[in-house]
Amino acid sequence: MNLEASTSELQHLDSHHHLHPFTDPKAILKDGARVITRADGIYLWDSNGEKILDAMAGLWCVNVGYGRENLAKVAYEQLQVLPYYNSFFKTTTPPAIALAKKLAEITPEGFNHVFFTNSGSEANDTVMRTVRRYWRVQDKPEKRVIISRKEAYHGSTVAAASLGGQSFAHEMDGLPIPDIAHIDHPYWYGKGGDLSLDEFGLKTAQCLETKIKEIGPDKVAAFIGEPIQGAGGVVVPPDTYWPEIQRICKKYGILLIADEVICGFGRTGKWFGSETFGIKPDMMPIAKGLSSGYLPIGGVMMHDRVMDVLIEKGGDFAHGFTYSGHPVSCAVALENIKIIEDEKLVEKVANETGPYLKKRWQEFESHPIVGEVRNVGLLGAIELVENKEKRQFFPSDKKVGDACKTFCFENNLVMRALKDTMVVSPPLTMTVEQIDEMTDLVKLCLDLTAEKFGIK
Ligand code: PXG
Repeated sequence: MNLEASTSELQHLDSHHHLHPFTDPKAILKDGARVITRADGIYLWDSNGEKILDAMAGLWCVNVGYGRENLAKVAYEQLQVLPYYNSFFKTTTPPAIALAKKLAEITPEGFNHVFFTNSGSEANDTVMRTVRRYWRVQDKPEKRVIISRKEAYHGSTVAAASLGGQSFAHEMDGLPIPDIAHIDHPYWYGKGGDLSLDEFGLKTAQCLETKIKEIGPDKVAAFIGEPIQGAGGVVVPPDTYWPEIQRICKKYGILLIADEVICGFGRTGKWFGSETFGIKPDMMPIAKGLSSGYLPIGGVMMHDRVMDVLIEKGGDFAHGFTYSGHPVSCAVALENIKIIEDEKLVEKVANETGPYLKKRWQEFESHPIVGEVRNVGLLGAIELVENKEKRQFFPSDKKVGDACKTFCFENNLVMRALKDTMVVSPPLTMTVEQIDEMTDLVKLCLDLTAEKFGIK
């Protein structure tokens, strides 16, 4: 392939041969895709030579930033020694062993086993099968229902998309599959009404108890939630939320799954979002920041509470992927974790860049188009509203978030629009100077959006 080809040639080939995820193929035929050709640190370059600030770390994943030679070197060396072997049928490889041991060290107490996958979606498929297996081998096969939340995102396989709570994803092909239920999510700004944060947190968590009683506790297997909902709009739960969820799971004896695919590996200022919110899960799906996206890898951390049952009564674990524990992905993930440790990126987010981002973004609270600003670690969300005093949203057909995203695009900033919520999730290597640079660009795009919609 001629990498010197012009942008229009590349776009033509792309739109005629490549079906893109979460994209309208007709729109891409008309507009063409932006062609990203290289990256370094927190920046991307496109085929026109434009330099772009990537405030999304790819798709919430490039935690150590782009251009890490060490990761390339480790991959090259592992490819030479052992490019592939599997972990089925009583075999294993040194990189898979080393990564499994490292994960047991950095995850919360009691997580001593990992099942490897290639993605977060596969991790959540694994969760679904393991949860049901866990109850089945304890002679409770009727305990099958998994309770999730509205606007959750757990991936795009049939099981993961069913666990997800976004109606547009379900509408694609008639999901969810049976034995999955969805309850309200703790989105205080949008749904809290006159309730205080704490009252709303409790009330929303108690939807879990109501749902368990409605279905019957003997039929409910597990509850799954992201510590902070990511693709659902960076929904930060009130402080009362997770302790109440935890209490209810314990009371009814159902497993608690914390989906750490976005929150894991330092994003919230601790290694895992569960630690930030005091959650004590039984399983934790992981992916993204595990390898900073340099190679595909995910997994499910299994707590001893689960493993003890699987070892004692489980028999053959009839589940696995050809590339579970791929040696090259494992070697890269291990080196990626070493970078996070050596550069103290988790501490940096907790003590320096997280608080600085929060402080800078507080400035947006007085912006006429901004209803609420939310920050935890290096996650940020800005709610665009028509009337901030009345907490009144724009009609959805105005597509204000999309318009803001277009301004970002034109000004070489990658920021996600989740409906009318603008979000960032930058590399954890972002410096305070780069936070200033990003914040100035965000301000410019908010100003342009306010002007376009006549908000003063
Ligand atoms: N769980 C969570 C919490 C996620 O955010 C997955 C699971 C699935 O992971 P994989 O590796 O199978 O994609 C995710 C993925 C977006 C966006 O639009 C978010 C994700 C993926 C793609 C786009 O914000 N999250």
